Amino acid sequence: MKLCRFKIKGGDGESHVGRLEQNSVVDLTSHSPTISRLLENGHPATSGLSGPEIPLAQIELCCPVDRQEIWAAGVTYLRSKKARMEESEFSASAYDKVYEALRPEIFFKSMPDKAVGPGEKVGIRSDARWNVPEPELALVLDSKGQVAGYTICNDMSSRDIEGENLLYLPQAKIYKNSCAIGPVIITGVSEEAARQWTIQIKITRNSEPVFSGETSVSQIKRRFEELAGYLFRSQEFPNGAILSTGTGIVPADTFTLQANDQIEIDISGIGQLINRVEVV
Ligand code: DO4
Ligand code: MG
Repeated sequence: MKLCRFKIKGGDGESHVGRLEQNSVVDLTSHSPTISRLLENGHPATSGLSGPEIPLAQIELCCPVDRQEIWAAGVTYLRSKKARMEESEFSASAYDKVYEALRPEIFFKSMPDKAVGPGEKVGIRSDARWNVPEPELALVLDSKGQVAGYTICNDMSSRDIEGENLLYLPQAKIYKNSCAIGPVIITGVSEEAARQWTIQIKITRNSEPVFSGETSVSQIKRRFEELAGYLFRSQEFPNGAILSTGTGIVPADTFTLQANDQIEIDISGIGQLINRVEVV
């Protein structure tokens, strides 16, 4: 089942919660005003809910996260560890150690209302010169830390700032429009099934492709339960949380994003998240 948040074109601007069907959205807002609460009630119940059916042409999808903090795991793929060790002699041993360590790297990424949705602009920092997207599978966790669904997260990053000093990581990762999420949340999929999915990215500049890459969710070193378990240690998320699982696609060191580039991220079991880039 695909859950989404949407606005009605030409409507009052209020966001609604819905279930995405082939050519329409079933509006579930009267059952739950937030997607976090809908997920809390469990997807089997949600699939039987009914509501007004609105044709897709009349709606605009929004970021499918409303009350959940957004966190991210790092260095969960060998590719990410290698790229980061090359990016910074200063931090190389830290990345090497965290890849092997029992405790994963987990960092805060965004408040839900600061994340951008499908079709909105993602940011590159005006004081950074090496900016990349990070196409990641994100776990949608309920308040008990159980995986209630999956979505796509673009963990935008300023690699020069991150590489200069590990203590600058929050500045490299958390800034205006540095997190895109969407287009929908997919529920009812086991970890084993999600591990069969592929993640693809395509970046175009003036309609020309400038980068493409692909990886498989199966390459993530850690189990989803392990990542979620660490996030919920000595923590509480009454509205659940999003946990992005890290990137396995890193463009060549000569590549940096530019204003107006278009980033398309596809995860085979979820859909496609498309955003353009702006300098912030
Ligand atoms: O430690 C830096 C961030 C790692 C990250 O975001 C990733 O591997 O995806
Ligand atoms: Mg990342």
